[in-house]
Amino acid sequence: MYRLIEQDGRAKSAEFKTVHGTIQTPVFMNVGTLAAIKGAVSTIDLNNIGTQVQLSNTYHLHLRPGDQIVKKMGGLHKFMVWDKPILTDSGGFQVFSLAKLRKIQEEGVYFSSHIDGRKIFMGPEESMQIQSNLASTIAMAFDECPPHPAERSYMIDSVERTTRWLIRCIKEMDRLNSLEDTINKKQMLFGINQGGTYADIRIEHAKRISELNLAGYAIGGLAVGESHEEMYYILEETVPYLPLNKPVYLMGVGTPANILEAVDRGVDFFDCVYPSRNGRHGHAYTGFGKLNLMNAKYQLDDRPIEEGCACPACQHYSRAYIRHLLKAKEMLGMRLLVLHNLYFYNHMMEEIREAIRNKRYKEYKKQKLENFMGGED
Ligand code: PRF
Ligand code: ZN
Repeated sequence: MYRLIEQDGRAKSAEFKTVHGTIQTPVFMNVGTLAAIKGAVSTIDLNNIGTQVQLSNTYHLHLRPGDQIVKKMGGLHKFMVWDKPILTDSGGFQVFSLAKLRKIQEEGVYFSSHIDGRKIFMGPEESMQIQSNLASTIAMAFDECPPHPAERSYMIDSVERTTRWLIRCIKEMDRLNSLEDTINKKQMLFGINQGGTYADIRIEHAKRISELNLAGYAIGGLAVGESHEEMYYILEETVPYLPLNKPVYLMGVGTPANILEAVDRGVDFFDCVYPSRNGRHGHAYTGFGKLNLMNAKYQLDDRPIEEGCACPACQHYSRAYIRHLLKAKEMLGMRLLVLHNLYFYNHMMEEIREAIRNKRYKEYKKQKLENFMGGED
């Protein structure tokens, strides 16, 4: 399933085969929480900007439209008209960041919906059942993402519970994959490493879950308020204890610079709302840093967002026109910026793969990071 193509230092580039096609890594997954990329971007657009994998959310789709509806519509791929891989997050993280009045118990989490306050229970079995109904390519284990900072004793208890939940997830996924009416009987499961910024807890947990022979391994609980340096340190300490012949996914990260550094520490998969969220707020990523297109200095600027960019926005439209659309609150302004930003991320990942496969990753990273320093913020 996972074939390592080249390693350059700790940076690795691989091919990951799934029932919905092969993923070239390192890869950036485009975030479509509610089975849609925010910013009026369609799956037809995604095919035009080099998207390999989409990410959707168990928690959100369970609340709306409901995973039973998606199952009746033939699964998420059919429903959203996307035949490439989809990864679904387990709901663990979203329950902790969005839901109200949550209570964590051994069996799972009791919480109130952020939409209508309805009381809901989700545990490892429920999360696997919902993800099986959605029929994603890759399901994520149901974990707890502890806050930062957290007491060492809380972290130990939490990580031990996450391990027990993982074992329940594996059992339930095996059962679901063998049922007659399951849409994707080859659904894969990724385990999630936790432990906050405690390197020793992370390492012990990484060793423990590596024994469980999962299809891939994620590093959760980072980018939750710790410094970038702490995050890089934890990656340096932890990644070597995860299997080399499996993909490593750093959840919810991050800026282009974060991605360049994490790839150098052995990470394969990324996802983040930054390109779409920043695009909706008028910010454009470029090779020379971020631009704020709301800025008055672009009023008469007839250049594209970035010279040489092959995205649908830069192919046709000027900074001045996009600035006007943003100012006038026309949806097209946001849409063009989101397309540019997603293309920027996808294209950077393509360059990263090429640099690793040509054994010149360090040099590539250094050059990229230097060029980013030229931006406005
Ligand atoms: N767990 C899950 N999803 C996540 C995270 C996590 O720790 C994070 C942390 N950055 C983002 N998304 N299940
Ligand atoms: Zn562009």
